[in-house]
Amino acid sequence: MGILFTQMFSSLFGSREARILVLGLDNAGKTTILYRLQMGEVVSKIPTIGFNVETLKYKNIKFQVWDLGGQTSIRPYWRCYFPNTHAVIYVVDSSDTDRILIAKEEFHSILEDLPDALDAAAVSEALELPKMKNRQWAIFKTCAVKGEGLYEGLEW
Ligand SMILES: Nc1nc2c(ncn2[C@@H]2O[C@H](COP(=O)(O)OP(=O)(O)O)[C@@H](O)[C@H]2O)c(=O)[nH]1
Ligand SMILES: [Mg+2]
Repeated sequence: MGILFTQMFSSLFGSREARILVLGLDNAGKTTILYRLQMGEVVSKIPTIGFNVETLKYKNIKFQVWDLGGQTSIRPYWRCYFPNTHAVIYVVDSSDTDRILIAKEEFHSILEDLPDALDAAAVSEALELPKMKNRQWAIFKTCAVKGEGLYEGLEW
């Protein structure tokens, strides 16, 4: 399983940086799965804006593990995480029959939140930036809520 998993992700993403979100209710088994597959070290475990994000790195793949459920107030922030995510792994505990309905609801709200966002290259194409030969330009992917990419842009 470990080898299959590795080969699958290598062929999917090649040498590109990839991000995978591992989601599910608390106690679904997410952390156990990643440890079992010897994904590598937990890079960080930080309570970001009210929910725990566990980050693991395996080669060029960054796995972010979130516990879902309960925290509806922070849901609007999730959107910021989705655009640069290449895949979602949703873990369900089949023996947690009491919460199978909650698992279903969480799963469907995640799907609703997944945007059809363009990446930076596609946005620059859409704005025809590469055609501009008489000006210097750069494009940075940012998330204002998280502060991602803002300083990189300003520094440029
Ligand atoms: N029986 C069984 N227990 C599991 C399995 N996966 C995880 N567990 C147990 O379920 C509990 C929660 O697992 P954990 O990985 O911490 O869940 P997380 O909150 O989704 O990260 C732990 O006590 C695990 O040992 C599984 O496939 N079978
Ligand atoms: Mg966990």
